[in-house]
Amino acid sequence: MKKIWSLLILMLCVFHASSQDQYTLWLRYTPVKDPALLASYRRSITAVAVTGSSPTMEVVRKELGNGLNGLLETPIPFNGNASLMVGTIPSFPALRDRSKELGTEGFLILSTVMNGRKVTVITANTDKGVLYGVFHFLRLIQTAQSIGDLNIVSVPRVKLRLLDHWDNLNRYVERGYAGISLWNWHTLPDYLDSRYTDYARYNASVGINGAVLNNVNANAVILTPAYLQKVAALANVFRPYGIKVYLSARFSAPMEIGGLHTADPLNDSVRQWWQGKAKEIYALIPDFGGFLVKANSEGQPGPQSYGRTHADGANMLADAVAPYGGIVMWRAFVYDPKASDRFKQAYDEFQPLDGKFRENVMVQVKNGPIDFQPREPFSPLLGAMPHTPLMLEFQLTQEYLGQGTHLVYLAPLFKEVLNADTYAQGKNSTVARTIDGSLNNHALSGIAAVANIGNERNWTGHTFGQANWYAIGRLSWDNSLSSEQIAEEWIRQTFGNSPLLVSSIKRMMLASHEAVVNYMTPLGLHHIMGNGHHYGPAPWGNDLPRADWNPVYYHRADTNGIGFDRTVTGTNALLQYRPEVRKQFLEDEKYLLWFRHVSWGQRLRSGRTVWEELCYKYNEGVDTVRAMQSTWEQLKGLIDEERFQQVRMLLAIQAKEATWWRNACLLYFQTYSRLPFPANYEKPDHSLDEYKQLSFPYAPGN
Ligand code: BDP
Repeated sequence: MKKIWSLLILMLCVFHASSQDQYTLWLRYTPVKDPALLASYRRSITAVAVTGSSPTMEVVRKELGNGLNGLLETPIPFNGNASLMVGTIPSFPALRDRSKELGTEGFLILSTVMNGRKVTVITANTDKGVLYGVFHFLRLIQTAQSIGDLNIVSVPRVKLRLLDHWDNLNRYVERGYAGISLWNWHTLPDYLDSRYTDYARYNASVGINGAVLNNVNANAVILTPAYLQKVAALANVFRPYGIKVYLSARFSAPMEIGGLHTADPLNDSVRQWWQGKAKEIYALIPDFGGFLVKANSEGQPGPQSYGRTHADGANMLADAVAPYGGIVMWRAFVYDPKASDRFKQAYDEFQPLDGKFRENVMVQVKNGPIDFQPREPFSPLLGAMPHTPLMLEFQLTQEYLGQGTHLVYLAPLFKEVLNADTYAQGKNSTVARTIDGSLNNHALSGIAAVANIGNERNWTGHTFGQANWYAIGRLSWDNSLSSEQIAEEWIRQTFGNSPLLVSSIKRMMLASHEAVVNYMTPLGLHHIMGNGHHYGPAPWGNDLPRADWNPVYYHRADTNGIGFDRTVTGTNALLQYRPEVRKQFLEDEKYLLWFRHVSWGQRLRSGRTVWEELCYKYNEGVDTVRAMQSTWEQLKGLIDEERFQQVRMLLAIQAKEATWWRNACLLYFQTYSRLPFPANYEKPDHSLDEYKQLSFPYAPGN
């Protein structure tokens, strides 16, 4: 008897531990706690009928089975007398009229009456749309919403919703802080890790429909026959979930693996080589998405090496994939040591090429003009290429935002960019409307996010990194969702529906982006982190051969003041924006040091001088992190111990590092301002020299 009891207890423990397993992300499907809600869900869903037998519909069946059994804690029969009916529009002749609203990926969830019975219908024009609808329906239950009277039409605003993996073939992830690459190239194509399926499933659940598998700093080997077999194996796993694969193409591949002497995009043999390569790829992967290219940037080869333009290069690849419906995403992330201001270069090189790209080319633009800083003004290119569909690139992996250990919820950053008005065609020419194609009537539209995923058990290392993966999917689908809505959805699915949990965690998340801006780069400072690995503060950095790799290039502090003059008296980068935007950037103190060199004593709107405001903001950043810590402490007992302790330890690191950033930066800038710290401020615990001497030879991701 005793044995049976201990066995039972052990089983309970195992169940408890696994039910909290962070591997399951936001699809935990733990039982609905509220008894009244549970009863109402059980009344509405007595049996399910799924029509259709494609691999995607099999996924639909499995997801509904697992989801409902878990949430409702009772096996739901799949049979004809269903109250939940699932299938494509042709299965529901009465709903034929609604087909027009749904496009190829959208869905409809409808409470209606069929054959005299009250039913809920999940339908779409395609199986993939049905799958998205099913995930949405399960999300309603997970987030404790009513499902009694539904009429939801949801259609993605953006067509391509991609994750870009900066994964090398040796599994090292550039700027990765969550383990090594998920793709085990060595054992592919024969060994299909179940994690590949799970990856596709989690992506589909938030609407992501594509993945660029390899690093933009590309290796041509991925295009060899042996590797294409491996890529095809992944594509086969992902297909039922609506995920297409894409590859980063190395521009010089015809030389490296094709035996040619040139990669000149206007050379016939080069063009033929790429055409042959495309044919080979599509024979293996008929729905291959296309190529992503980083060219003539940070040492990557490109068309300029042959005196050709980015358009020549992109169009050559575009012609190769066009017969198969493929696309080319050509990155605009370029900068040259000779440019007067790195800020201006992408615009200077790409804006004149507007209208010169093939129809199946998208120019992929990072959200800001420099490089994924905690806060950047939106890239001026986003308002300057009306004839070219632009793909917006965000970075989920927190290269410049605390890397693997800081809790930073990125939806507010994404929203700030999407909501920004470019004024390209008058008021309300937002980045969101540029990117979703509606502003300039583009058929192609897309958002790509550099993934923060690795082979860590919980995918992202930091539990809260999961929220950023979640958020980019949801926002790419629907850019009208607010950061707060998305945070709330994620918290409810990840931690549960307790009101205290939801409100406390939401408060932490919503404060976290402004916090990192404040403790790293307030008032428009940028790129002042450690060289190479980009970890920690190093505003003094000035020993790299290229000026625009050094922090001093960006902050320009001297005894007169601080900031980069990008007005007419400086590099005039501001001119790349419309007059309305220029005015805003000059007025908004959030961007002050992005655009102006200001004296230390200049008064700001707060009444404080620039020096005082800098001190104030750095402190505010540290204080916010400390407040996040105390909020988290209050959640002890409401969250499983494993996650509670993990986040607690990570917050402690974040608080320590926020303080380090504040102290090191202020001590350094003080050598120029020569002004005292405000009297009531915490004094730095080390000298500037001690901070300068810190070194991190093995910092990750580099
Ligand atoms: C920078 C990263 C570098 C990337 C580059 C890029 O430091 O690792 O290769 O961006 O986007 O932010 O190509």
